[in-house]
Amino acid sequence: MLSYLRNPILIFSLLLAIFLPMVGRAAMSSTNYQIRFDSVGVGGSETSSSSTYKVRDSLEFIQGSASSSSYRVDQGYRGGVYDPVVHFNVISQNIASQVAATAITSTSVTVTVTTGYATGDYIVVIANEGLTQVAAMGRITSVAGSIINVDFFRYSASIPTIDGSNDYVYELTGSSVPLSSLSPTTVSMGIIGWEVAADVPTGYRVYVMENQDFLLSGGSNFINDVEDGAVTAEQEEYGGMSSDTSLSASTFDTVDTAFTPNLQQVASRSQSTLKARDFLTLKAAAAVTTINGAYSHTLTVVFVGNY
Ligand SMILES: [Ca+2]
Ligand SMILES: [Ca+2]
Repeated sequence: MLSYLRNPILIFSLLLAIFLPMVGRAAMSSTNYQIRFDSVGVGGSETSSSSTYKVRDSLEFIQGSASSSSYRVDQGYRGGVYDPVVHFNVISQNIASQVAATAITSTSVTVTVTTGYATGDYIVVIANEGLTQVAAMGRITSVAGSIINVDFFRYSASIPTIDGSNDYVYELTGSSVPLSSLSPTTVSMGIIGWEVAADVPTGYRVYVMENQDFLLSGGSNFINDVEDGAVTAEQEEYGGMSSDTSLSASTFDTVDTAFTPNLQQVASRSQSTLKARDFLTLKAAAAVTTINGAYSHTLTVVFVGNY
């Protein structure tokens, strides 16, 4: 008898690691630069304070500083006080937001419908959706007609080739990924993405762990972890692969790798970075002997600065 999984659902928790209390107010930035202060006249652009925050104002052009054991005042143009900052945002593929993609450039993707897509949203472009799909993650800077513009795309080996056939765009907004309608004839795919701004000179690492060793249903039925480096149809396997192709501490960069209850590296950088992105592509397949049910587990994604 042919058995199949109707609605396996993967649930992951989103953990962001560190917010230092004094956040640098970047006036202008991109992936490779940041100008912290761009007010050069008398007075600063930040003029407010309350019980929970403070800002630094430039009051006059008298340069210099004064201090005691309990305070320090920098006069004149602000002295460029170093405010380390870390921001970590984890988001997942929103299946319901699917729209067809018809063309792509290095900073835009053309779609059939833009309803629901807005500036600031994270998206993933998927070419030839399925086992051999190629994905890219971006953040929307504007929507013009049928064109969604992004700041840049993060992808693994190459940007997706979009020809309008089986090519899609999704919002990255959720905290769970439904790997629905598993059957022995297909491999179900899902994307978990994240963005890191880490003002840490020696960089950071991102890890993932699961709350239990398997996708479980009913407490005893489970989907096997992938063990041969490739999730394929008709074999009961589950695992993932990262867009980061240069991992030193795991195989998530080169082959489909099983999740475990231990922390495993899925991304890293070796320098300060803004807007660094990566994503995990989840893959699940069933065998004809797999017991029908709703399977789930929780993945936790962890940022660690190289402090
Ligand atoms: Ca295609
Ligand atoms: Ca496992």
